[in-house]
Amino acid sequence: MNALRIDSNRLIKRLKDLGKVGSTGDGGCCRLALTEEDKAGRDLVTGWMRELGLHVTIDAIGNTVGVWQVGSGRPVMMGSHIDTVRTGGIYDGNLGVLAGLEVIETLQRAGVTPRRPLAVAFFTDEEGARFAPDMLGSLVYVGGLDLAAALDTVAIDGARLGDELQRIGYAGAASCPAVEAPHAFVELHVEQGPRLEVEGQRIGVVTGVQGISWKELTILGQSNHAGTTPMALRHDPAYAAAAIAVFLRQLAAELGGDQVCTVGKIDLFPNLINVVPAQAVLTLDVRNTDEQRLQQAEARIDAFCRDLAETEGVQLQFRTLARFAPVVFDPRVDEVIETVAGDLGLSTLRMPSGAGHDAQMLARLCPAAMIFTQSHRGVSHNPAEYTDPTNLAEGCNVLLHTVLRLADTDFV
Ligand code: HGY
Ligand code: MN
Ligand code: MN
Repeated sequence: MNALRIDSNRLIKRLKDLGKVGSTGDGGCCRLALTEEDKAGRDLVTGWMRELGLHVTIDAIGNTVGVWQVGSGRPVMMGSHIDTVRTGGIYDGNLGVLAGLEVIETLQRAGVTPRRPLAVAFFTDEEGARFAPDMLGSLVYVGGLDLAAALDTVAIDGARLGDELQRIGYAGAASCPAVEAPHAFVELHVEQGPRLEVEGQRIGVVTGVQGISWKELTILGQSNHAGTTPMALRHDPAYAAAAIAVFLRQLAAELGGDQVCTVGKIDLFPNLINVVPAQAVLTLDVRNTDEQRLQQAEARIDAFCRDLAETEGVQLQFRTLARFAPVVFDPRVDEVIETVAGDLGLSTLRMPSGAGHDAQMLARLCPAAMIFTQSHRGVSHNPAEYTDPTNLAEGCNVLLHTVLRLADTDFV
């Protein structure tokens, strides 16, 4: 069994075929959740699931699970997401899903039947870029977000999530939250950061996920003429938004450690060259591996914004889009990943994840952990995202032997 290895050409062909769906022509792809492109990606992947003879179910939030119904008991589940950000690469999320299919196909072709069923899942709207929060589908799957509330979520483009799900034909019949928890969950994912490559390690044994705080801030000022309005009389939301973005960068530098802060989206209204804006809407993405420090950062940002509103004479409206405390993965699963990687002669690095992942939600339901493989130059959420074939094959082989061991583990 230990000599079993996946077929990396088959894996890479599926990655490239899926990468063509929603291709942006620059090596990347755009499949924002529940768009036509997402539907096309879902159709392609569920087609591959059915070709492998998997029993495919789609639940009420569109989470899709293919089960290889062998062995007995609850399945060992692999998976991730196939929705992307607008400037996505072809590996983020997709690798975890397609590696799951590759693991099953490898076992089927080798005539090896695991003791437990194996499942491969893709969860709805992991990115949260169109419908916040991120990991929305897996959060509903584990009972962390009410289904009706999730279906009423409104996208950044104004669409209602439930309507989009119906429109693309993925409002499934399977109940959500999940009726039965998997036996265990393992997600293979590209690191999306520079550490493995810089430190020369082949496999990341992911110990957990850092805390995430997403907020939308609406700043209301006074629209006025850009030429006639004296600077001292301005109440300028664009200036306030820019000052907040600068403060976030300075705060991250001051707090140091794992603190990261991002202003990824700023919309001005009326957004015209000769008009002092009436309104600015911006997003704040603030993360830290330590919950206390994350709360400190949130409090510092809140205080800065309130002072700024006072001096600039603008009004603020905050809306929380996502708030997840740091998550620790199951050390027993990490132990298996580390042992398997060692047996395959691969160096490992234990590390937290800077990005959010579906595994952090599945960890509420069953023993869960993640396997990282290198991201070239640490680039992700960018069409230039790249992981070389050797890294892809190594990560998928670690997934293969990890799930085989988990199928034989009883977690008592
Ligand atoms: O935002 C994240 O960390 C993930 O890409 N959804
Ligand atoms: Mn991802
Ligand atoms: Mn992502």
